[in-house]
Amino acid sequence: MLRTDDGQTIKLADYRPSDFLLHAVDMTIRLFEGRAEIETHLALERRPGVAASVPLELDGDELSLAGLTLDGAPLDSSTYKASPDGLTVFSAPASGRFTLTVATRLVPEENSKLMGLFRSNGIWCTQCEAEGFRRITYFLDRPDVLAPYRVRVEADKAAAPVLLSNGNPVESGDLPGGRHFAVWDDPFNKPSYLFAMVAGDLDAVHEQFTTASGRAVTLGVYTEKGRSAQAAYAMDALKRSMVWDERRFGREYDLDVFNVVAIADFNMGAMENKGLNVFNHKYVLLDENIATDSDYAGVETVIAHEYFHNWTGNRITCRDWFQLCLKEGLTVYRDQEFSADEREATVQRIGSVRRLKAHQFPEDQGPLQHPVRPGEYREINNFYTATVYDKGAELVRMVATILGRDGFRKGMDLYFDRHDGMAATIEEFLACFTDATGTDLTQFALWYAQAGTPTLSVSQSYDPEADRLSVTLKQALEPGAAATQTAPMHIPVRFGLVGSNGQDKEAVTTSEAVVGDVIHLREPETTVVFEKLGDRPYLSALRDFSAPVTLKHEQSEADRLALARLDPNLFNRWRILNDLVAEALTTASRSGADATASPFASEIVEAILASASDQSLEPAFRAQALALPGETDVARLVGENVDPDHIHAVVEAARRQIGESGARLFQELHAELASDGAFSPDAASAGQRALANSALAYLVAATGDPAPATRQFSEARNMTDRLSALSLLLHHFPNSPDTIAALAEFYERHEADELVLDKWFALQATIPDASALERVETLAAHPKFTLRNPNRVRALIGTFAAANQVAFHRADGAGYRWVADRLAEIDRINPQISARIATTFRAWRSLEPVRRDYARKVLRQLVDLEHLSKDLRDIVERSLR
Ligand code: B3K
Ligand code: ZN
Repeated sequence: MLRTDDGQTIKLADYRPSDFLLHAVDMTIRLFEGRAEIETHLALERRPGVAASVPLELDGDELSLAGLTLDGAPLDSSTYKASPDGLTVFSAPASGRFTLTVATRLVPEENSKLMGLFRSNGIWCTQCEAEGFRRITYFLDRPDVLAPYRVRVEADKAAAPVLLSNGNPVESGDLPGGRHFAVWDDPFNKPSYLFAMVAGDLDAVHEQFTTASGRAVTLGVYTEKGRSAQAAYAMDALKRSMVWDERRFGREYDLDVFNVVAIADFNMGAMENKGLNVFNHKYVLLDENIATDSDYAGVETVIAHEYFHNWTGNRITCRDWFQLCLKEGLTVYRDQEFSADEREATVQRIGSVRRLKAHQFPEDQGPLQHPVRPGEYREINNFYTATVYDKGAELVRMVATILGRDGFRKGMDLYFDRHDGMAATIEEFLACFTDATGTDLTQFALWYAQAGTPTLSVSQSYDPEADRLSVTLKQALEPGAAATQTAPMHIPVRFGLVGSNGQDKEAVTTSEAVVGDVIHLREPETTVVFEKLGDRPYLSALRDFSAPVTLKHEQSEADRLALARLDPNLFNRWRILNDLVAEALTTASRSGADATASPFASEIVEAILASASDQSLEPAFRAQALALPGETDVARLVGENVDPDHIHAVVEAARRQIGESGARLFQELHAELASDGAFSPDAASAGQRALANSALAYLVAATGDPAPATRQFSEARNMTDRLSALSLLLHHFPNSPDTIAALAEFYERHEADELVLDKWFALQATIPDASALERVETLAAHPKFTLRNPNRVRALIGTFAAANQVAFHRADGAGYRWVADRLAEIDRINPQISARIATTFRAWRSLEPVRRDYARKVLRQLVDLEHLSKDLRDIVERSLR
């Protein structure tokens, strides 16, 4: 039985503005060991037109009221009602401004949900998005209530020499009893979810930045003691982000200081609080001995993302949480563009599309699907999804594709101009592009309301006599997609007509659907005719993945192989090759097929090796050509009756086949690109390491010889090479004495570093052998394991469920049971983390019957538990629907 009575459903259609206006917030936070005292003065006013009988209702969450006055006078207990979940004041004045002073007391040490005010390794810090501020004080805790904040923080000077909040520092000084204070003033109107306070004994690096218009800004990156040297790259990425946003979008920073604080216990990657970003230390701290190249790329991206929120999210925020993609999709788009400019654009785009397909497509095609702008939710924290973020970014990218670079910039300029200081909606965002360029986006707006991945079918025929190419495009939604679509969508399809010389032919057509290199599909079906081609071109469709669709292109294998070799659009070269590879793996993974046979036709292997050996291409691109789709990608493509053991065997066979066919090439590549010791984190160097490590992986898969991996492990001078080698040893030879010694050495070397220990846990969680479950059980009992640190939980349990398909999906259901038992434990500590990891069950319906039944049973048992959080219950119930 599914319980549906738990938690209210919030609906977009029910939105209405708050009954009270908030003019200013003045807070004092007094921190002590074991408690915090919060005093908040709210300058409020009844919204004109709201009846005097309407009470003032403030949100709360696990709060206790320690004092309440209205314009300085204590309130009679009959005039208000306080509970942990809210404070209702019946006697709020009928008109005019008044000050409500609310006192609350908290125990940050006991806050294991890491929402509101909590402590991480002794550091006091806050996390308020989405609804954490109501865990600090009673408040109009909604994103459309904006106010300037003045915050005074008091603490023991030794325990917390650093006292930070939003905005600019205005005053500080000593207090009796070894205590001190600091006052911060944030003049920019902001919603409560952007509030932040940090206090503790922190180290820092500081640098000066001058904005384009000459404003001097002091940048600070704060870390735990002794780690500030590892913040240098983050600081560099921050400065590059600031310059980029000025140049690309004309956006300057607006306060005198910009601070970033890195902490160890954090539910997410980072948080864009105004002037005071708080980060999971995983996205700040690194050097080559502790971090891989993808960690470097991650730090750069997240630093940029949070910084870019200063305009897209903070200066202009969301009217309500349904508009979350307004800030998140847009800011992901902006950080993707930044990375494209800072690194290699095609390789970045390949990475984004891989992520979209690996995370967003399965979400959009399963029980947790929802529109980019959902219409309802029970727990907003469950909507910080790949759909809101990554598909949301794809929608912004489509706007840019439809309008062109200049048109897009004009629309963005108007958006910044028109909505600065406001809480906006998707309609208002789109209207800026229409008003700035005259382009009607009414049909395009459907993308925000429609769940599910549309299918785009493309076919073509060439008439040599008339020298005409007819291209037919059709759109459809999978039958499973929520049936909210009322009309066809506007799908921009970037394309090219590639000649046999590898150059694009001119696209001569009278079709109005074609503008430049984009076909605008607005109907269920459109045919476009191209003329004066000279000879038959290869149709390169959906270049740069110009729309988030499932592409079904009827095209001969010969044409596809030709494009994989000579398409001038490098993204499509990769995509077309990757599709051929994925289709072969999918065919071999369907039940009935032989899982151990070589899955690829020789032409496909040749095409892969040709890309990998092409010296004219970037090494990072060549590494992408070698990277096979993941087992979960193949599972999604198989779609039904999924047997993860079978898929795993197919992917292994594929690796061997490529490894054996390319043995010589891989030997050469590994030798040629092996690092010479000097380390640089730049994209080109990282690309060389990626290609070298990919070559090593194929070598080991083909030969079964651990020697080159063992050698690389002991000689490696950076974490990328060391971890790649260790991963190969663990996956291919988990029980060999050399592997066991390497793993022990790795542990000893890095025992003191939490971030590297996470890698140690995660790597072992991915080993797919028969002892996998036993191994993670043992690791969960390791003294360094704790359910209280989200990174550690994600490293072991999250990785096991998401990245060890064989063991998580064990045919006897033991993997599901183990994860579900852990989820129940985590849920009592930190519901956001349990809910997030529970999404790994979402594809249960596509499994073969035995596993499907076990998974369903485990989910039902979870949902029947008595004290399940709203977060986890929401995910499990929707997964079962
Ligand atoms: N805005 C935060 C995410 C908050 C998640 C709340 N559950 C980080 C980001 O997207 O930049
Ligand atoms: Zn964000």
